[in-house]
Amino acid sequence: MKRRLRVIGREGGSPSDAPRWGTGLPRSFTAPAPDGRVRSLKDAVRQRVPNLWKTVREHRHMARDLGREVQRHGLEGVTKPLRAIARSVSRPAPRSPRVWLDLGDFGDLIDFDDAGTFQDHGLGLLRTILKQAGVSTDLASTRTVRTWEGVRRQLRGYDMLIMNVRSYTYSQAARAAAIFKELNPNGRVVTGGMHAAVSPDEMIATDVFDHVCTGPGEKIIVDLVTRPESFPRVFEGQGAASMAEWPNIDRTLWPKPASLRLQYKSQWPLEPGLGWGPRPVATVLTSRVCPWQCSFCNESSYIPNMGRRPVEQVIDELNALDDEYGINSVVIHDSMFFQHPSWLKQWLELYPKRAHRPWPYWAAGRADTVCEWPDLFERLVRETNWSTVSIGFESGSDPVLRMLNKQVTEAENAFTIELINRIGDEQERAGEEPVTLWSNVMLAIPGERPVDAIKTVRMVKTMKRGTPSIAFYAPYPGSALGHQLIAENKNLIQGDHERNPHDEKVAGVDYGFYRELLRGEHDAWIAEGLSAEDRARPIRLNWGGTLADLVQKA
Ligand code: B12
Ligand code: SF4
Repeated sequence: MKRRLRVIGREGGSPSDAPRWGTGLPRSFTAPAPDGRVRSLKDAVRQRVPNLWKTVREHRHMARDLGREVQRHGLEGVTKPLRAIARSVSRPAPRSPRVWLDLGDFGDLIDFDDAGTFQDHGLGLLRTILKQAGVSTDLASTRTVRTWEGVRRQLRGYDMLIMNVRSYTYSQAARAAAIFKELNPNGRVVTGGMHAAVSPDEMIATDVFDHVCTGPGEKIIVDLVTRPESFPRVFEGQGAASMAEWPNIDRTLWPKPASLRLQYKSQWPLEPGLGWGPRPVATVLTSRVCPWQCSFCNESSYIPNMGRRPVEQVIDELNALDDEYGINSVVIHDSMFFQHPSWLKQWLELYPKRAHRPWPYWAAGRADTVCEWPDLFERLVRETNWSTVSIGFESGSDPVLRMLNKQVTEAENAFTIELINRIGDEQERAGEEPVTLWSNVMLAIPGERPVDAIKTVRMVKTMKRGTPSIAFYAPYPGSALGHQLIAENKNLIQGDHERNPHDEKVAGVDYGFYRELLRGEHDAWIAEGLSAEDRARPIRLNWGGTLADLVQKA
């Protein structure tokens, strides 16, 4: 588990400020250190009473945030969030015999400004279904504490531990289950989630897991939790045929941030988001599975297909959240929002009319579908306030795109970038906020040649308002390429499946070259063939960092 709290106060940044999972957000911020006596005093406080230091720092950040909000929105900017905090002070409920452990990195719900603050829809959905069936579960979280001791304190005295296990939380789930068994020798550990679907063998081999559900859990969760003895150790789950059957998530069943500052920023049970739109953010899902088969992802091979959530339901859920909490922007968490033109046309028609406000939103598409339906895309951007378009470009080179089975070409990527540049220019000329492009890009892909990587960085340079999320390819279980590399023993990231450009992921890849590339040592090569304007445009990650900031010692 990586350390999250960095000491503020040293001059300049350091490699550990590079983003954790490719969002482009730093782990922490650094500020120039004041010299002289103030600095010595601060150092002394920090060393002798670190907890007091942390608390003061947290409240100072919060005061700064409050000041900014008042400047931007007047008193409204603080009264709403403060009301949300007051509302979230809940009375303790009677203790349940079962506990659901929310998984994620330590401290993410204390003081972290990254994707780790996003809430888990799997947990939210299944706990809502349980609640509606009258089955209580308590909630614990690894994100609201900083140590395993903190986790241990939450797990004592229960009959059942329930977890949604993803590949990137598997090692955490295994350790939590072992602690639970030690504290509650007769307790049962009941698991499901994406990792159970893609790596059942690893889950089965972990004897602290008493039940492993390899699939969706909507239709079985109530029986499983109330009559676990009637289920075998490993079994296939059962999901809804359509997302229309999903109840609205009761968001108060999500873990509450454990610091006042993050409670304020989130306006829990809404979320703080990643700066794609104004806070507070409502996250929603409109579709469950992406039908493409990219070899590094390939969701359709392990998530059963299901009907998309009707447009009206999505909008009504947002309106209900707005009535209850007041939302300012939306993140549509779908892997692939820009699919099913008939659904999209309905969204185009209804969102501007039926939603209380056409809140700006973040949603993802693919370059090939943008090329297939460019008019629909443009209208959605302009008329529904699709303010941050996320596209998985991945590479700027055809041979690599073919290897990734991306079903997209260099030319389609270029067309999409040009279209988004043009729409943004026109919006800017009309005095509107221009659309921004969140672009997912991979480097260090096995088989990629230096010239391919150069073309990828060149492609990023052509994005006028782009925020690249740059990852080093990481082999994931569940994907065709991931399986192959794991089987060939070339996977170097056993355990934590992260894709940051910090460390080496696959044996045989020349990471030295990629570090040179990020440090700018091949900039002259990248500049070849670019227009003067593109050449001069710096690549900026969304926290202001440069590619060079991403380089960390392997
Ligand atoms: C939204 C999302 C995110 C969001 C929010 C994550 C969050 N807090 O939940 C963000 C953007 C932060 C994110 C980040 C990442 N994500 Co993501 N993300 C998704 C996405 C698109 C939707 C997740 C979701 O809400 N699904 C809907 C819910 C209802 O499904 P569910 O949680 O799986 O739960 C169902 C079943 O699994 C089951 N179930 C779950 N728990 C339990 C428990 C029991 C007891 C039972 C019986 C059943 C059961 O029933 C539920 C209902 O059907 C999925 C893809 C997808 N389509 O699912 C990828 C996905 C989960 N992410 C993935 C990855 C790899 C990541 C990153 C590691 C990427 C990276 N390298 O940077 C990071 C990790 C960040 C971090 N450390 O937190 C992978 C995980 C692969 C795997 N094998 O586990 C997925 C599957 C995408 C993919 N195709 O590769 N992600
Ligand atoms: S990478 Fe994107 S487009 Fe490809 S299968 Fe995964 S979600 Fe779908």
